[in-house]
Amino acid sequence: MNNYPITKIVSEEILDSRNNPTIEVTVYTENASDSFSVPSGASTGTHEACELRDEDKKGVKNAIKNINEIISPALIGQNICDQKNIDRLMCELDGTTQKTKLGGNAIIGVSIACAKTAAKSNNLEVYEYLKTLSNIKASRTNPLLYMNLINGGKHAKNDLAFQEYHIVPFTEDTEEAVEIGIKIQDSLEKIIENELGKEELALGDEGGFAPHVENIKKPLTYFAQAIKENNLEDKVRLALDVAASSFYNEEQYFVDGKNISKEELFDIYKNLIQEFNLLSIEDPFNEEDFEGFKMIKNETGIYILGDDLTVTNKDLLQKAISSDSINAMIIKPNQIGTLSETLETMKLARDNDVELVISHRSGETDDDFIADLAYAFGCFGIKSGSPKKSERMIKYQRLINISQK
Ligand code: 2PG
Ligand code: MG
Repeated sequence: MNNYPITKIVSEEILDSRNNPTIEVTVYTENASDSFSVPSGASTGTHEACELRDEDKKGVKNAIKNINEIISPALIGQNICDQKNIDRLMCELDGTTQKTKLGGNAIIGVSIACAKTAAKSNNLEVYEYLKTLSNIKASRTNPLLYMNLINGGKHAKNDLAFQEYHIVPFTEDTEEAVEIGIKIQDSLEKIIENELGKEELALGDEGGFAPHVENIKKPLTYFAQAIKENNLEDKVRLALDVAASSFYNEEQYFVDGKNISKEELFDIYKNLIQEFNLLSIEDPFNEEDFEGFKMIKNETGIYILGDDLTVTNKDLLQKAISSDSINAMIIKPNQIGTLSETLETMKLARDNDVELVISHRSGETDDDFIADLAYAFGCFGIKSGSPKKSERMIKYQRLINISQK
């Protein structure tokens, strides 16, 4: 890799898919430039890197100011191909554990924009360049697509406790996987319209339908019907991101209009796993409940993913590994705040046979970096919502393009 000094960093405010302000960062060397635009979560884990917002709790002017006045002067002249050095410098400038001083959103914006520009400076595809940064054990060639086709929780205005209902087409062919997703969503549209009426076809944040259904099981029965209508029983599995912390309070979980205990919630999971042959459940219990994760993983044998539990953080992952809590995890670079730390967490996971699912955020941008990240390291899966929304489809499209190269 050659030495290309960073010559300029420009950041500006853009709007994310929820119309909230976010940051776009462009990094320059003398022969290339590229940008990254930062996504934003709604059901964020307590231990995530800080998303720095202005006094009005919305704007990102302070974060942009930190890039222009603190980060940029320190990085200009540094070698763009030394990702570890770039990220270390930013962490030192920040000096806090959750990146509260400069903002995780400011730091991740610069971190990933540097990696994309480094790839271009070296005439490499982003995924090719990423492979040079770490040696992470691959699981597959093309990641499985986790497509969120029914939205609840904090991503929708219905009363559904569970946040995400995924279909996972089981194929190595990404184009075929997307086609399956579109077919199932078309069938779901008819099923929901027939059963609940046209007014129930509104979409949630991640582009899945967000109907007012009678209980948490109903979306899975819609899925089963849609899969059957398309004769895809052998090709599609179902998965959930429950995001349980979002309906947890004082040892109780609020599901279908009433408070239930952890044991009752576990019984619900056991029944759903049996009836719908679920592939995986993400965040089945509150984000501090490492024991609960272990129990469901070991008793059911399905993939149990940590997201709010682990927040792409190496120390929390180590805790989850030591307590035998998970066999798979979500990776979101903005949860930890630098690309180098993201790769360290991914490596630790794979060294311990924990599967990786790279994930978008519910507030997204048109950036497709996560597709390259998932492909570069042969990750088990990628979740990027429904193909009905362009900021989600862009990531799937990038994977299709990569796989056809
Ligand atoms: C999740 C994500 C993405 P958010 O919980 O996995 O689907 O949601 O970005 O709101 O944290
Ligand atoms: Mg999640």
